[in-house]
Amino acid sequence: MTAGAPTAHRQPICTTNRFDAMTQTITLALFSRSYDLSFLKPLLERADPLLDVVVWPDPRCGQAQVAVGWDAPEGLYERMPKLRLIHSVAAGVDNLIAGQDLRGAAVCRVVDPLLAEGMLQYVLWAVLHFHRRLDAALANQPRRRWHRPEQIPARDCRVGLMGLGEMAARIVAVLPALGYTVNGWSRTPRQLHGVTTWSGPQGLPPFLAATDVLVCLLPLTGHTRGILCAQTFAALPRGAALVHCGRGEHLVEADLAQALASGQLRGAVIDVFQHEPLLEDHPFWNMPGVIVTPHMATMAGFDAVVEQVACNVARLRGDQPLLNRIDPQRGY
Ligand code: NDP
Ligand code: OXD
Repeated sequence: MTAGAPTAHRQPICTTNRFDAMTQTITLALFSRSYDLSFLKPLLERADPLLDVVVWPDPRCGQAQVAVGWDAPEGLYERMPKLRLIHSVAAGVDNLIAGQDLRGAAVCRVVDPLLAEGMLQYVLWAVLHFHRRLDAALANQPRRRWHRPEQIPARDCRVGLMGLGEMAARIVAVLPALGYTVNGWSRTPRQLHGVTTWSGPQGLPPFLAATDVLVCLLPLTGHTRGILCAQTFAALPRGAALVHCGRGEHLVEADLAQALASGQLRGAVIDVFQHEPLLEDHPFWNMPGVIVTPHMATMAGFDAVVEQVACNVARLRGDQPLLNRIDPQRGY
């Protein structure tokens, strides 16, 4: 995109001694309540011929040392007494750990430069939609109304990133280079070149007051559930916009509807929902100012998922530190 922000590419991630690591058979259970992940079985077995991959609800899942998936069935891990590693097939882990007894197993997730690149593309599109007033042009089209909305320079469009982790990594490099004023908010203090940052609950009001397009890139935890609520919207400048790429449970849907109806918010691009797929009769589908996308902001490539799971299985065998491990207490 710019000389200072080269496009993403992958480096080999696994440096484990494969000779030591390849001597022990491991049972790996694939699970998901919402997707059929069985297509990963041959890919994982090819990546690691000593993996015995079983697919939930196969009773052999009870032998699993490793569980890999998305959206875990309730009480899943309690049926796996040998479990040592729970691996997400995605960046988020909330739907693997919430309300579950993890039985001391490590929890890891996918971190991939192409995942961050995809998020950059989605957020850039959504920011342009609001900054360049494409929302106004699209609203006028069915009415055949020719009206040239006011245009402002990128520096006058303040993009506020809630969450400054892996998903924000490319955005904080590219948006300032395109001229945008970029602000960020995180749990702990962060210093990022070209980005003004705030942290913690006390940093939220000033961050919001300095935000025209609010982009949610937070993980879902006990502290972030319901964070996109009336109080948050009221702290934004009137006419601000929302781009929501975190998790559906961050958003209090009725508060968004109210903020849009009152004009406090002028629009929202929403990628994640409390119930996915979004029900056909959900009001968001037809709500003025709302764009719905089907949890597609970015997605881990299957090659990256297989490579990272296989690498962590090898590390588990070799008693090496696991990659991209999360802190279950913190929730991300
Ligand atoms: P990371 O763990 O790398 O980063 C999380 C960021 O959120 C960190 O900056 C962290 O602060 C901040 N944070 C966490 N809790 C709080 C809090 N209470 N207050 C303020 N800031 C907080 O996660 P990723 O960037 O990899 O992913 C974030 C989320 O994005 C995922 O959990 C998932 O929900 C969502 N996602 C959505 C996708 C989609 O397609 N819609 C695709 C991929 C991810 P600190 O830096 O201090 O730790
Ligand atoms: C993820 C997601 O967490 O797709 O990777 O939401």
